[in-house]
Amino acid sequence: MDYVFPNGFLWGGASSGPQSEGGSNEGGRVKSEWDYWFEREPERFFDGVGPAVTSDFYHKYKEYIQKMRQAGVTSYRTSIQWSRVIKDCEGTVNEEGVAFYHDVINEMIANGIEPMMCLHHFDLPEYWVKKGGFENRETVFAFAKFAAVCFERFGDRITYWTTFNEPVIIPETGYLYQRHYPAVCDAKKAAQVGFHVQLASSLAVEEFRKSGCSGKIGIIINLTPTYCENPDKAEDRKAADILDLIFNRSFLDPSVKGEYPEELTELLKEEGILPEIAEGDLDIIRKNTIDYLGVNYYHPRRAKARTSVYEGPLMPEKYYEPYTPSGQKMNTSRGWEIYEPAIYDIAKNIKENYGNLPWYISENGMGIQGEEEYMDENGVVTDDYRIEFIKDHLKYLHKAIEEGSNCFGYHLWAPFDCWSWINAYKNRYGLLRVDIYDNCKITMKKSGTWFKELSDRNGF
Ligand code: BGP
Repeated sequence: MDYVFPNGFLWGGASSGPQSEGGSNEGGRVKSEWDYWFEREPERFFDGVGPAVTSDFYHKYKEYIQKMRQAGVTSYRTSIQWSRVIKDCEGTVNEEGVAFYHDVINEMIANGIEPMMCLHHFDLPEYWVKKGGFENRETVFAFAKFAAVCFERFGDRITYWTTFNEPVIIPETGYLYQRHYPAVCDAKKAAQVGFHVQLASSLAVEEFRKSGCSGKIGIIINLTPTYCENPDKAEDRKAADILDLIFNRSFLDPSVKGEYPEELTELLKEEGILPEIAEGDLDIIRKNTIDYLGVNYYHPRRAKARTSVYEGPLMPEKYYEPYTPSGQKMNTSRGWEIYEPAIYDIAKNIKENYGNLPWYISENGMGIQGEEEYMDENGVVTDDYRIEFIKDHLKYLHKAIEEGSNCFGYHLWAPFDCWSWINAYKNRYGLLRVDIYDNCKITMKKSGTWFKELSDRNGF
């Protein structure tokens, strides 16, 4: 084998409650932001497929868990849906929801899969949506209360907790780029929501420390390295640095170091969008840093200085223009660049600038449209492109580990095809295929068989 990984390296996959469970009005679950939005604007969702059924993990979790194990998954991260566990703004616990997650966790353990739980994967309950979501400070404290319930109920069996998945997506996509609810473009609100989400995460860390649970608490951040067209040009470097502040360091620094980068505070001040911060908030953030980091990596960002004056509402585009590097590789289904060396650069950044804290790749993967085309005569999706994609990324991860990076695992998005928000089932990511028009029938793809070998041999 050319690439052997450290002993105990976690091989697994990630999904989330709202993208996999379905059963959206069963077991006492209340509506979430996705149910709420789909009811109002179903035309926004690819092929009109909404969040009600998704991959039906709610009913089929035993089969999924067995088949994931057969595909070599030995650790699985999903999220506990706030809307399944807490019924209302008062924090009333839904015991049926709790029982569901007890069963899922126990089933994973019984099948040799390490359960890893995230507490927020873009799924605000409707009762908080109606009160302004994370624009409202009350939501922040309600989240911390929900987190405390989860630590109390499941903390005896979960070692790896995370507060939020890709927290920056909440302000970025809901309040700037309009691909999540409430789909507005308002930089001032985005800054306030971003701050509230960080505060909610830090309060959840505080609850975790109080709970006395023996596991670890982290956060999952989508680190998107920004490369500039000409590193010798100060203006290009500046454009890249600003994007790094907005998209990466806005959550990375407060979560790991307990403080915001000064340059970010200055930028928000200059734009007149500094969020309201109550007395004591920054102290909470300072005192409640994480134990480990999950990194979602899909694609890089490319930036050069603007060549024209930006006109339009305040957006990150004010500070840069994208460029296309020569020889750029693309995943055309998703419209994302494929650039494997970034994984090495991320590892180096964590090592050099964030104390080499323990971290893992919590998501990396390739969504492909029309995978039916690649089915062989037995109906197996022969997804060699996915196998190559994983290998090419792992080579860079391996190099970083050899050079001392403290990376302890690799999770694929996703072990099985799941619902991708407004893209619904357009792009498939799984090692296991899910036929959503045939009762969510589950079949192993070629990548699933390959991943099993990878995981069994701890390398390739
Ligand atoms: C990440 C999210 C996941 C998942 C994945 C794939 O950003 O954490 O929830 O959706 O991206 O992207 P998409 O679903 O947009 O294709």
